[in-house]
Amino acid sequence: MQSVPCRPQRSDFVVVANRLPVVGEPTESGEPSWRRSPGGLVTALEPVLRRAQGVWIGWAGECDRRTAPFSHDGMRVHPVSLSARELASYYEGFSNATVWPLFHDTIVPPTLDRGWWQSYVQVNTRFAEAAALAAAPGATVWVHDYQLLLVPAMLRTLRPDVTIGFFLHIPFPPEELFMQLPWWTEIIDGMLGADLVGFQLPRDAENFRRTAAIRGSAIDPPGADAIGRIHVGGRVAWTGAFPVAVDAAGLTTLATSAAVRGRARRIRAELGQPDTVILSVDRLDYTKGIPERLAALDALYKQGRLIPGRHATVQIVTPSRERIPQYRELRRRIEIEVGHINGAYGALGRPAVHYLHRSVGREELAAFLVATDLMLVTPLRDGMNLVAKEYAACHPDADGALILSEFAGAAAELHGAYLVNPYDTDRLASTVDAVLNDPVAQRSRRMDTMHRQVRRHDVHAWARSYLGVLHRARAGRTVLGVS
Ligand code: GDG
Repeated sequence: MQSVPCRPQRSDFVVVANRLPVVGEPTESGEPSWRRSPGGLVTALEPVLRRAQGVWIGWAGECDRRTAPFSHDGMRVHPVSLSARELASYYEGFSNATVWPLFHDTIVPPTLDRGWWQSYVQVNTRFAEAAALAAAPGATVWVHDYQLLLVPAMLRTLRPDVTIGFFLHIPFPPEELFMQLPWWTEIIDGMLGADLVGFQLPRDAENFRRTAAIRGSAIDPPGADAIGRIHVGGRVAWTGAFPVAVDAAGLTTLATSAAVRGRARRIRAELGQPDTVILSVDRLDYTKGIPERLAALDALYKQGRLIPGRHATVQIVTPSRERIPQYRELRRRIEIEVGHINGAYGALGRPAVHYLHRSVGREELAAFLVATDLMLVTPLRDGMNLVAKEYAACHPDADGALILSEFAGAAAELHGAYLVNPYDTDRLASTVDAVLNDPVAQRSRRMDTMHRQVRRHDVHAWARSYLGVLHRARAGRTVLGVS
């Protein structure tokens, strides 16, 4: 796809996220060749961005490199640069070794490091300045996720005229966890700079409002419109839940294409034509509950309730945050456990767990989802979990079944899933057994419910609903005369 340099024009719609919607691949000339990232956020925002001739601000993925604004396939991007030191302190440090574990129930202890915090403030300032430059008078700026919690207030100081949205993709923790952070007041103030602070679930929004109240703000609890209002320094920040969704129609089309259906059949053949294919797909992360799931599989193979050859279990683990020690240690644990299960219960050419530590292409992933009879999505904590929704989108014929952690945000919507407590490995094992023995008609009814749900509430509906409320918040601000 063509990428052309563009002048840094101001725009009425600006998205700010840690990463750009494109990834650069090295070429012989030294200039990267850009291609669109496959993520759901890009799919959701691309149509809005194009319509508004918007700009996307983010890091290009390479350190110590300044890249001028450019336009890729009609989408304008403004790269923000990061040094190798900042990558270690702002991104791998404060974002991923402090905020990420703290916001996920402290599954691993968060590291508190003042130097990382200072770097986080510095990089957030850079993003806010880039947004202030890119926004036209009265523009809408939509800031995303836990790497940029301070940007809304910083941007409000620089540009009080713009409408600021913020959306958190991960859980927002209860106040007793959040307040462990020495900089919790700065973070709350940062987020409250937005006109609308959006979360995945009502529970996250509620946690946030309680913490804002402790910080001293007056709170109007959600009314009939499910939106809460926080009074902060003469203005009002709105809060609400906007569960993120997938491009369900696009996935259904992909999943029913001849190419993907053919590949799904070949995957089953490569697995030795088992009766049942069981699959999990996760980023390698301690929040995803991979060792706990492997413990349940261990028990199932040990007790002969799963039999290699008849049942094929596939675990795809996408490499992630590989320089962070806890992630390296987790990989080691997973690989020891897979080695143990296969050593104990596998046979020649028939491993109990087929383990792939790599990222696969979008079509290949869809083929795996189509080929699967039973999907296991068992995170210990997850803001939403898109893989669960993608699985439902890939099964328009209502075949297949989903076992889903009650600690994934998706559990609030996917009523057809078999819910489990991922910490309870005995129950997880017995649920796998029970699902495999459930009447087909019942499994099919459940799958049909989930497919309809993800088709109805898709990523476009998500973006429309968030931006609709943001504009109402903006209109409210004007009426109050505080804009
Ligand atoms: C955060 C929150 C929230 C994974 N492996 C491959 C691949 N993937 C794709 C999946 C899915 C995405 O990556 C992962 O999204 P999740 O939602 O499952 O998890 P996080 O990365 O932790 O995302 C989460 C999300 O933000 C959105 O708000 O749901 O709770 O933690 O789309 O399909 N894609 C391809 N190859 C792979 O190997 N092509």
